[in-house]
Amino acid sequence: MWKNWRQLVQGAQKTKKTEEQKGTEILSPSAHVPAHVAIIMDGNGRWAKERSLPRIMGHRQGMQTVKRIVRKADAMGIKILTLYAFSTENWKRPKDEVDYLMSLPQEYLATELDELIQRNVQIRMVGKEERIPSSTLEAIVTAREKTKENTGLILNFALNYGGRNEIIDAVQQIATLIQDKQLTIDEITEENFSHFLYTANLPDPDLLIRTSGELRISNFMLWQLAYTELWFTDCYWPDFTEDDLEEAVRAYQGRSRRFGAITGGRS
Ligand code: V0D
Repeated sequence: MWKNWRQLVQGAQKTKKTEEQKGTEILSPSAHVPAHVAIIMDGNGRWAKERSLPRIMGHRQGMQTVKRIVRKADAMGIKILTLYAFSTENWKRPKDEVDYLMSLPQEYLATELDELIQRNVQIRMVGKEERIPSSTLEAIVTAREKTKENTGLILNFALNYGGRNEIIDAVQQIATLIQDKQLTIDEITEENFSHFLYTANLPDPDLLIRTSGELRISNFMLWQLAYTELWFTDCYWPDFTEDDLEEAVRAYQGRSRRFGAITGGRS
Protein backbone atom coordinates (compact mmCIF):
# COMPACT_ATOMS: atom_id res chain seq x y z
CA MET A 1 0.00 0.00 0.00
CA TRP A 2 2.79 2.43 0.87
CA LYS A 3 5.04 1.37 -2.00
CA ASN A 4 3.07 3.18 -4.73
CA TRP A 5 3.01 6.31 -2.69
CA ARG A 6 6.74 6.26 -1.91
CA GLN A 7 7.64 5.76 -5.54
CA LEU A 8 5.53 8.74 -6.52
CA VAL A 9 7.15 11.01 -3.99
CA GLN A 10 10.69 9.85 -4.63
CA GLY A 11 10.13 10.23 -8.36
CA ALA A 12 9.09 13.80 -7.83
CA GLN A 13 12.07 14.76 -5.73
CA LYS A 14 14.93 16.63 -7.30
CA THR A 15 18.37 15.23 -7.68
CA LYS A 16 21.29 16.87 -5.94
CA LYS A 17 22.97 19.53 -8.04
CA THR A 18 26.37 18.84 -9.48
CA GLU A 19 29.47 21.01 -9.03
CA GLU A 20 29.09 22.58 -12.46
CA GLN A 21 25.43 23.46 -11.90
CA LYS A 22 26.37 25.48 -8.83
CA GLY A 23 28.11 28.07 -10.98
CA THR A 24 25.44 28.36 -13.66
CA GLU A 25 23.28 31.40 -14.37
CA ILE A 26 20.36 31.72 -11.97
CA LEU A 27 17.44 31.01 -14.25
CA SER A 28 19.25 29.02 -16.93
CA PRO A 29 17.56 25.71 -17.77
CA SER A 30 20.05 23.74 -15.66
CA ALA A 31 19.68 25.99 -12.58
CA HIS A 32 18.05 24.55 -9.52
CA VAL A 33 14.42 25.61 -9.86
CA PRO A 34 12.25 24.69 -6.87
CA ALA A 35 10.00 21.81 -7.91
CA HIS A 36 7.10 22.83 -5.69
CA VAL A 37 6.27 26.49 -5.01
CA ALA A 38 3.38 27.42 -2.69
CA ILE A 39 1.94 30.93 -2.46
CA ILE A 40 -0.19 32.70 0.15
CA MET A 41 -1.84 35.29 -2.09
CA ASP A 42 -2.45 38.01 0.49
CA GLY A 43 -3.24 41.73 0.15
CA ASN A 44 -6.14 41.80 -2.31
CA GLY A 45 -8.40 43.66 0.13
CA ARG A 46 -5.67 46.15 1.04
CA TRP A 47 -4.88 46.71 -2.64
CA ALA A 48 -8.54 47.63 -3.21
CA LYS A 49 -8.77 49.79 -0.10
CA GLU A 50 -5.78 51.89 -1.18
CA ARG A 51 -7.69 52.61 -4.38
CA SER A 52 -11.02 53.22 -2.63
CA LEU A 53 -12.42 50.21 -4.47
CA PRO A 54 -14.65 47.47 -3.03
CA ARG A 55 -12.72 44.45 -1.74
CA ILE A 56 -14.07 42.23 -4.49
CA MET A 57 -12.23 44.37 -7.04
CA GLY A 58 -9.02 43.37 -5.27
CA HIS A 59 -9.97 39.70 -5.55
CA ARG A 60 -10.81 40.22 -9.21
CA GLN A 61 -7.43 41.80 -9.86
CA GLY A 62 -5.82 39.03 -7.79
CA MET A 63 -7.28 36.49 -10.18
CA GLN A 64 -5.58 38.26 -13.09
CA THR A 65 -2.31 37.87 -11.19
CA VAL A 66 -3.01 34.14 -10.83
CA LYS A 67 -3.32 33.89 -14.63
CA ARG A 68 0.04 35.60 -15.17
CA ILE A 69 1.89 33.74 -12.44
CA VAL A 70 0.64 30.32 -13.59
CA ARG A 71 2.07 31.02 -17.07
CA LYS A 72 5.33 32.24 -15.58
CA ALA A 73 5.70 29.30 -13.19
CA ASP A 74 5.18 26.91 -16.10
CA ALA A 75 7.72 28.77 -18.24
CA MET A 76 10.27 28.68 -15.41
CA GLY A 77 10.02 24.91 -15.11
CA ILE A 78 8.28 24.83 -11.74
CA LYS A 79 6.56 21.44 -11.50
CA ILE A 80 3.93 22.13 -8.86
CA LEU A 81 2.30 25.45 -7.99
CA THR A 82 0.05 25.45 -4.91
CA LEU A 83 -2.07 28.58 -4.47
CA TYR A 84 -3.87 29.35 -1.22
CA ALA A 85 -7.16 30.64 -2.62
CA PHE A 86 -9.58 30.22 0.30
CA SER A 87 -8.96 29.25 3.92
CA THR A 88 -11.36 27.65 6.37
CA GLU A 89 -11.24 31.03 8.18
CA ASN A 90 -12.48 32.91 5.09
CA TRP A 91 -16.07 31.71 5.70
CA LYS A 92 -16.23 34.38 8.45
CA ARG A 93 -16.13 37.16 5.84
CA PRO A 94 -19.31 38.97 4.72
CA LYS A 95 -21.61 36.75 2.66
CA ASP A 96 -21.34 38.98 -0.41
CA GLU A 97 -17.57 38.66 -0.39
CA VAL A 98 -17.67 34.88 0.10
CA ASP A 99 -20.20 34.56 -2.73
CA TYR A 100 -17.96 36.58 -5.01
CA LEU A 101 -14.87 34.55 -4.09
CA MET A 102 -16.76 31.35 -4.83
CA SER A 103 -17.59 32.63 -8.32
CA LEU A 104 -13.89 33.04 -9.17
CA PRO A 105 -13.01 29.41 -9.91
CA GLN A 106 -15.72 29.28 -12.61
CA GLU A 107 -14.68 32.63 -13.99
CA TYR A 108 -11.04 31.63 -14.03
CA LEU A 109 -11.69 28.28 -15.66
CA ALA A 110 -14.05 29.79 -18.25
CA THR A 111 -11.21 31.86 -19.68
CA GLU A 112 -8.18 29.67 -18.83
CA LEU A 113 -9.13 25.99 -19.02
CA ASP A 114 -8.61 25.58 -22.78
CA GLU A 115 -5.16 27.12 -22.57
CA LEU A 116 -4.27 25.09 -19.49
CA ILE A 117 -5.26 21.90 -21.32
CA GLN A 118 -3.12 22.95 -24.30
CA ARG A 119 -0.22 23.55 -21.96
CA ASN A 120 -0.60 20.05 -20.47
CA VAL A 121 -1.39 21.49 -17.01
CA GLN A 122 -3.00 19.23 -14.40
CA ILE A 123 -5.50 20.98 -12.13
CA ARG A 124 -5.92 19.74 -8.58
CA MET A 125 -7.52 20.91 -5.38
CA VAL A 126 -6.59 20.44 -1.73
CA GLY A 127 -9.02 21.20 1.06
CA LYS A 128 -12.45 20.04 2.13
CA GLU A 129 -15.04 19.82 -0.61
CA GLU A 130 -17.87 20.21 1.89
CA ARG A 131 -19.44 23.68 2.07
CA ILE A 132 -18.13 24.70 -1.34
CA PRO A 133 -21.17 25.71 -3.48
CA SER A 134 -22.08 22.93 -5.91
CA SER A 135 -21.66 25.10 -9.01
CA THR A 136 -18.14 26.06 -7.90
CA LEU A 137 -17.23 22.49 -7.04
CA GLU A 138 -18.64 21.16 -10.32
CA ALA A 139 -16.48 23.55 -12.35
CA ILE A 140 -13.37 22.47 -10.45
CA VAL A 141 -14.19 18.75 -10.59
CA THR A 142 -14.80 19.02 -14.35
CA ALA A 143 -11.46 20.78 -14.81
CA ARG A 144 -9.75 18.19 -12.62
CA GLU A 145 -11.28 15.34 -14.63
CA LYS A 146 -10.38 16.91 -17.97
CA THR A 147 -6.74 17.40 -16.92
CA LYS A 148 -6.07 14.37 -14.75
CA GLU A 149 -3.91 12.63 -17.39
CA ASN A 150 -1.87 15.77 -18.07
CA THR A 151 1.82 15.47 -17.25
CA GLY A 152 2.91 19.13 -17.15
CA LEU A 153 2.63 21.71 -14.39
CA ILE A 154 0.46 20.62 -11.46
CA LEU A 155 -1.72 23.61 -10.58
CA ASN A 156 -2.96 22.92 -7.09
CA PHE A 157 -5.60 25.20 -5.57
CA ALA A 158 -5.96 25.17 -1.77
CA LEU A 159 -9.64 25.89 -1.24
CA ASN A 160 -11.55 25.57 2.02
CA TYR A 161 -8.17 24.51 3.34
CA GLY A 162 -6.91 24.62 6.93
CA GLY A 163 -3.67 23.01 8.06
CA ARG A 164 -4.81 21.90 11.52
CA ASN A 165 -8.05 20.64 10.05
CA GLU A 166 -6.04 18.57 7.57
CA ILE A 167 -3.97 17.03 10.37
CA ILE A 168 -7.06 16.22 12.43
CA ASP A 169 -8.66 14.59 9.36
CA ALA A 170 -5.57 12.45 8.96
CA VAL A 171 -5.59 11.46 12.65
CA GLN A 172 -9.26 10.48 12.41
CA GLN A 173 -8.61 8.29 9.35
CA ILE A 174 -5.66 6.62 11.10
CA ALA A 175 -7.62 6.09 14.33
CA THR A 176 -10.42 4.47 12.33
CA LEU A 177 -7.96 2.11 10.61
CA ILE A 178 -6.45 1.17 13.96
CA GLN A 179 -9.88 0.58 15.46
CA ASP A 180 -10.68 -1.69 12.52
CA LYS A 181 -7.30 -3.43 13.00
CA GLN A 182 -6.19 -2.46 9.49
CA LEU A 183 -3.19 -0.53 10.78
CA THR A 184 -0.89 -1.06 13.76
CA ILE A 185 0.40 1.72 16.03
CA ASP A 186 4.03 1.19 15.02
CA GLU A 187 3.02 1.77 11.41
CA ILE A 188 2.25 5.41 12.23
CA THR A 189 5.44 6.92 10.86
CA GLU A 190 6.16 10.33 9.32
CA GLU A 191 6.08 8.83 5.85
CA ASN A 192 2.85 6.91 6.40
CA PHE A 193 1.20 9.84 8.14
CA SER A 194 1.73 12.14 5.17
CA HIS A 195 -0.18 9.66 3.02
CA PHE A 196 -3.36 10.70 4.87
CA LEU A 197 -2.93 14.41 4.19
CA TYR A 198 -4.69 16.16 1.29
CA THR A 199 -1.26 16.44 -0.34
CA ALA A 200 -0.60 12.68 -0.36
CA ASN A 201 1.55 11.87 -3.40
CA LEU A 202 2.76 15.48 -3.76
CA PRO A 203 6.25 16.35 -2.53
CA ASP A 204 6.46 19.05 0.15
CA PRO A 205 6.86 22.66 -1.06
CA ASP A 206 10.47 23.75 -1.59
CA LEU A 207 9.55 27.43 -1.47
CA LEU A 208 6.69 29.33 0.18
CA ILE A 209 5.93 32.86 -0.95
CA ARG A 210 3.67 35.16 1.07
CA THR A 211 2.72 38.57 -0.27
CA SER A 212 1.50 41.71 1.50
CA GLY A 213 3.98 41.92 4.36
CA GLU A 214 2.53 39.46 6.91
CA LEU A 215 5.23 37.20 8.34
CA ARG A 216 3.05 34.26 9.31
CA ILE A 217 2.09 30.81 8.04
CA SER A 218 -1.58 31.29 8.99
CA ASN A 219 -2.55 27.61 9.16
CA PHE A 220 -1.26 26.84 5.66
CA MET A 221 0.29 23.39 5.04
CA LEU A 222 1.57 23.07 8.61
CA TRP A 223 2.98 19.59 8.16
CA GLN A 224 4.33 20.10 4.66
CA LEU A 225 6.22 23.34 5.37
CA ALA A 226 8.56 21.75 7.95
CA TYR A 227 11.69 22.23 5.77
CA THR A 228 10.40 24.77 3.24
CA GLU A 229 12.30 27.97 2.45
CA LEU A 230 10.12 31.00 3.23
CA TRP A 231 10.11 34.21 1.18
CA PHE A 232 8.06 37.27 2.08
CA THR A 233 7.36 40.46 0.18
CA ASP A 234 5.46 43.65 1.06
CA CYS A 235 3.96 43.65 -2.43
CA TYR A 236 0.16 43.13 -2.53
CA TRP A 237 -0.90 40.06 -4.52
CA PRO A 238 -2.60 42.03 -7.35
CA ASP A 239 0.73 43.88 -7.86
CA PHE A 240 2.87 40.71 -7.77
CA THR A 241 4.72 40.33 -11.07
CA GLU A 242 6.59 37.69 -13.03
CA ASP A 243 9.80 39.46 -11.98
CA ASP A 244 8.81 39.07 -8.33
CA LEU A 245 8.44 35.32 -8.83
CA GLU A 246 11.89 35.26 -10.42
CA GLU A 247 13.27 37.19 -7.46
CA ALA A 248 11.80 34.70 -4.99
CA VAL A 249 13.25 31.78 -6.94
CA ARG A 250 16.62 33.52 -7.13
CA ALA A 251 16.59 33.97 -3.34
CA TYR A 252 15.74 30.28 -2.99
CA GLN A 253 18.61 29.35 -5.30
CA GLY A 254 21.00 31.49 -3.31
CA ARG A 255 20.00 29.77 -0.09
CA SER A 256 20.26 26.24 -1.47
CA ARG A 257 23.71 27.15 -2.91
CA ARG A 258 24.84 28.27 0.52
CA PHE A 259 23.24 25.57 2.66
CA GLY A 260 22.68 22.64 0.30
CA ALA A 261 26.11 21.18 0.90
CA ILE A 262 26.07 21.27 4.70
CA THR A 263 22.49 20.28 5.57
CA GLY A 264 23.07 16.80 4.17
CA GLY A 265 19.35 16.07 4.27
CA ARG A 266 16.80 17.77 2.10
CA SER A 267 18.04 20.12 -0.58
C1 V0D B 1 -9.20 35.52 -4.66
C2 V0D B 1 -6.27 35.93 -5.03
C3 V0D B 1 -8.39 31.65 -8.83
C4 V0D B 1 -6.80 35.28 -3.80
C5 V0D B 1 -6.54 35.18 -6.29
C6 V0D B 1 -12.56 30.21 -4.22
C7 V0D B 1 -8.27 35.42 -3.50
C8 V0D B 1 -7.97 35.29 -6.75
C9 V0D B 1 -9.16 30.69 -8.21
C10 V0D B 1 -9.41 29.32 -8.67
C11 V0D B 1 -9.39 33.40 -5.94
C12 V0D B 1 -9.69 28.31 -7.76
C13 V0D B 1 -9.90 27.01 -8.20
C14 V0D B 1 -9.81 26.72 -9.53
C15 V0D B 1 -9.54 27.70 -10.45
C16 V0D B 1 -9.34 29.00 -10.02
C17 V0D B 1 -9.62 31.29 -7.03
C18 V0D B 1 -10.69 31.62 -5.02
C19 V0D B 1 -10.20 32.88 -4.95
C20 V0D B 1 -11.54 31.14 -3.90
F1 V0D B 1 -10.00 25.46 -9.96
N1 V0D B 1 -8.36 32.76 -8.11
N2 V0D B 1 -9.12 32.56 -7.01
N3 V0D B 1 -10.41 30.81 -6.07
N4 V0D B 1 -8.89 34.69 -5.82
